[in-house]
Amino acid sequence: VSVLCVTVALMAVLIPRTGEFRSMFMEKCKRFPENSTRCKELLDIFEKTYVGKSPYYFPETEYEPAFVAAPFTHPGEKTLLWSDKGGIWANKFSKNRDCLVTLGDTLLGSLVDEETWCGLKGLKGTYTPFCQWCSNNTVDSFWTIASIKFARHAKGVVTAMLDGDLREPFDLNSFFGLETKQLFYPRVTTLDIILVTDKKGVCEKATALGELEESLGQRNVSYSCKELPSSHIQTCIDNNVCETCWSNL
Ligand code: N1C
Repeated sequence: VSVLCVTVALMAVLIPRTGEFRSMFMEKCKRFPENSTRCKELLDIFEKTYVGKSPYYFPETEYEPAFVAAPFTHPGEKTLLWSDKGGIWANKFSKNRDCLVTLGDTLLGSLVDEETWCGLKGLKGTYTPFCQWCSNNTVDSFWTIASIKFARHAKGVVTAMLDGDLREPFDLNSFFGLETKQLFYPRVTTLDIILVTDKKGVCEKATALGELEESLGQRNVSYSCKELPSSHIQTCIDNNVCETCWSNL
C-alpha cells in the first residue's frame, strides 16, 4: 500500500461528521413532541460528553449529565429487555404502541440507536469511523451506563426476549447479562424470559438460563421461561395484544 493511499485513508477517517451527527440527533429528537423544544439543549449536553476527548477508555460516568437531562419516564413495569436477535422481535413488539418499552424506545436510547460517535483529544467535532476500534469506547460506555440505568428503572415483572434458536440464548458478559445483574427484589419480582423459537424444551437445555435462574434466585427475583414461535408474536402484534400474548399460555 502506497504512502499516498495510507495518507488519503487517514484523512478520510479524520474528517469530522459533526453536521451529519447533529442533524440526525435533532431529527430523531423531534419525533418526541413533548421534548422537541429541548432537543438543541440535549444535543449540546450530549456532545459536551465526548468532544475533544479520546474515544477509548471512556468512563461511563461521563454520560451522567445526559441522563439527568433526559431521564427515563416510562413506567418501570413495562420494561422489555432483549439480547442478540431477540432484539428484532422485542423492537417489533414494542414499536408504535402503548405496551412494553425497550431501551431503544426511550428518548436517549432512540437518539443514538445504530449510531457511532466519538471525539478526538484536543480536536473539535464528532467523528465516526474509528470510534469502536478499542474497548471501553464512547459507544460501548454509553450502552453500558444506559443498560444499567434502564434495568435499575425496571419494576415488578420484567420481560426479556431472547433468540431461542441459539444453543445459548445469551452471554452473561453481554449488555443483557449486565442488565440482569441490576434486578433486585422487592423492586423487581420476576424476570419472564420469552425464547423466540419454533422448538420445544430450549428453556431446560441452555446452561446460561440455568445460571441466570440461580443468580436471580440469590436476589430473590423469580424466574420463568417460555418458548414462543415468532408467528405467535406476530399475531399478538397484529391484534394489538400485549403481555397476555404469553401470560395466558
Ligand atoms: O449485549 P446485548 O445485545 O445482549 O444487550 C442488549 C440489552 C437490551 O436489553 C437493551 O436494553 O442491552 C440494551 N442495549 C440496547 O438497547 C441497544 N441498542 C443498540 C444494548 N445495546 C444496544 N445497541 C447496540 O447493539 C450497541 O451498539 C451494542 O454494542 C449492541 C449490543 O447488541 P447485542 O450484543 O445483541
